[in-house]
Amino acid sequence: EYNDLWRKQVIYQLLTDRFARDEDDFEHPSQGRKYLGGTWRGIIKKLDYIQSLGCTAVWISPIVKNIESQTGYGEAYHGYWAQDFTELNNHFGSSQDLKDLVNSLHKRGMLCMIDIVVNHMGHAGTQAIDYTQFKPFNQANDFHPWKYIQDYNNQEEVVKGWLGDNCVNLPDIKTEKPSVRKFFKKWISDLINTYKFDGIRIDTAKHVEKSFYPSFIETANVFTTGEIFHGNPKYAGIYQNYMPSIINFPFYYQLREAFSSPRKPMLEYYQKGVLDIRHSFRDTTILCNFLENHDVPRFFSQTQDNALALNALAATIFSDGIPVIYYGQEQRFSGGNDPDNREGLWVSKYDTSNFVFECISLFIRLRQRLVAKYPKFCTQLSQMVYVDNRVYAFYRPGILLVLCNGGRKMRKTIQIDISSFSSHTNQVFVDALTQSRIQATEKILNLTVKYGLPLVCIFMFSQKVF
Ligand code: ABC
Repeated sequence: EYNDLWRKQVIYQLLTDRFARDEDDFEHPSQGRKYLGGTWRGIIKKLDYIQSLGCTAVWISPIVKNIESQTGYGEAYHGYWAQDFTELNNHFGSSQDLKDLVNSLHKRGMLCMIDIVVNHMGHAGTQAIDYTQFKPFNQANDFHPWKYIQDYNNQEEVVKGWLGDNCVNLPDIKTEKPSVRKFFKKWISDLINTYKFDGIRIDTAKHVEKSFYPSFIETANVFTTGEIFHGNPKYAGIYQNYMPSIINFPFYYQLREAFSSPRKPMLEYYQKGVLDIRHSFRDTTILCNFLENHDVPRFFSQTQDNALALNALAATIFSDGIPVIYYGQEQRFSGGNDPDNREGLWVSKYDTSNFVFECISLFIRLRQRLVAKYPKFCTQLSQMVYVDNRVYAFYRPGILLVLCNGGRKMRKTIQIDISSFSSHTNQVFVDALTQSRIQATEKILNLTVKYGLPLVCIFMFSQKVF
């Protein structure tokens, strides 16, 4: 089943235009709102890089033809302003290039996820919209009447209203119309048959009526996750009745609240970031967890403390759900709001030796080993074993993770009773970051958080250290 397959993945999210160009040129401009030249071929050339980070699936930005206009917000380099669903965006390459990309991923045992937008198309400027420029929806009647969303608490408006503004309008497709639904089903099954994509991320998912999804997803017949940009788990959780997975914004907000300043107590993180989410979703083990994406300021634009960052990264990678790493996180990029959080990755020279890259890669590799070794790793919910205002620890098969949000000067010793998750009185653990050995005595484990770093305690059952 594809959901089980995806639970085991670690996704690397990239913007095709910003990830890699056909030929490396590290001095090439890397900022702004224009196409900078990244391509699907560029991605193929850098699959070793993604693989050395440990990621096993790649989420690429939207692939269809976009408007070519110079708008008040620049060009459609991100791919979210569709003009023609029946053609590819040739800035990124040819149809053959895209097939080659998926093929190259599959040869490495990796998966490919595409980002799709069914909610809207794109239109530059304030002038009346010329619907004939769109394909295939080329008449006003294929769209909701022009009215911007004003009240985000009014779901009817969120679904039928328009996103956008005077610079760029996003004409809102009438997804409830049978002919429109019919087109989208054929479109997605053709795309998947032609290119063999393994998964889909649905953009602006909360702006489309929920009833659109079940039959669409059934037709696509691949893993699907929806972008429900909302911090409230109750609001977002309802969507899991209509799609298997969503991009976990509620968790994202709690990560930021716990690990960026001002820092909320870890007790609150446990309550809101773990329990409230668990109670609002049918199944948290298949939500897509992230610390950064292309719509939010990067973590390091808000926090410079590396200890906090490593805790937030460990939380992203080891909590229940599917981790998503947004390209550039591994290079400690620190851009703020869009478009600054969409830097050309070439400025990093694709360095694999910096310590953030190394830590992410270490965490991901450990996760993969746990996934391989413990059949229940992906489906068994994490178990809280300790929590106070600065420290939260949980158990999952094969690992005890101790998160701390005290920052790099924090030192604290805690005691954990291991009897609820280990049958060995003198269980031995190895902390992955420091490689130090920790042993329980009579089922009691004394742990010392140092320099505010997370403790990634791996269960040892033999002398062999991973
Ligand atoms: C352009 C410029 C920006 C400018 C903006 C107005 O216009 O580049 O500088 O600020 C694409 C491009 C963008 C472009 C937009 C609009 O199109 O990538 O560069 O911005 O032309 C998806 C994609 C996103 C994409 C689109 C459009 C949608 O990931 O990259 O943008 O296809 C809303 C949508 C969400 C969308 C997001 C950007 O905007 O719902 O689908 N993302 C509140 C609202 C959310 C809203 C969010 C951000 O603000 O509820 O609906 O997202 O504007 C929490 C609450 C949340 C709340 C947040 C702020 O606080 O729980 O509900 O979110 O506590």
